[in-house]
Amino acid sequence: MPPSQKKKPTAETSPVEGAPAAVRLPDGFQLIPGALSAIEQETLLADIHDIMRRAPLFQPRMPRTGQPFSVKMTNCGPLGWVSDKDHGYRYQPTHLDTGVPWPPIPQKLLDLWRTHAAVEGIPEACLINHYPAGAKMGSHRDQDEHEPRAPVLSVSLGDDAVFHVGGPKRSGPKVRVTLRSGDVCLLAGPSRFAYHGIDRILPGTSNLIPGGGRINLTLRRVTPFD
Ligand SMILES: O=C(O)CCC(=O)C(=O)O
Repeated sequence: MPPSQKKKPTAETSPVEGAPAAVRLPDGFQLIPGALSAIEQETLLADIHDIMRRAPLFQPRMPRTGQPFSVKMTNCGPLGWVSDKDHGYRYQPTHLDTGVPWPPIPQKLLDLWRTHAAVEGIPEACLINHYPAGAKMGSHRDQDEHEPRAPVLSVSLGDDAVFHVGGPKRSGPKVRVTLRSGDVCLLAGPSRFAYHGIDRILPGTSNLIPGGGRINLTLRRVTPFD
């Protein structure tokens, strides 16, 4: 290609054509590819479908504007994260629409937390995000929790997703990684409050979820340990 059309190398491109790009992830961010086997993913998905029957997906909305998110959500655990026009982002012990307490967190997720979270306390909330093809999640920081020592532990199921993670400023540099079904990642230590989000879902990359799409599970500690 003529020099004028040459792409500048970025975190996603390499100066050597065809070579994988070097990616420097933020300090404390961990990606554990293939943390769950195919069987473990199927078993966990069955647990999540059971939770969705008891606590149906709801439509979260932006505070003040009431703009709907492109993902739908539900929760399990003593607390669940919700957002609506009038009361904004918050944790509460009951479903936004039905008023029923959230179902318990499946044992497999508690085991993942014990193995990877490297903290004494247990998670209190598991947010379940459902992404159909075309859904995304804008860059944001998880800051509604009151225990900065606890990581956010995330599990991906279904179609691949392009995830970005940066630093403490929305405008700062970001790196992009593909999260695949069975991957676990952690926003921990210095990356706990890093900006992050989902740029896009790559449809047809997994046959785990009937009809396609992606489910993401994030385990969080909401109240202080002590
Ligand atoms: O879907 C993901 O991998 C990220 C989810 C996320 O950023 C969140 O729930 O705050």
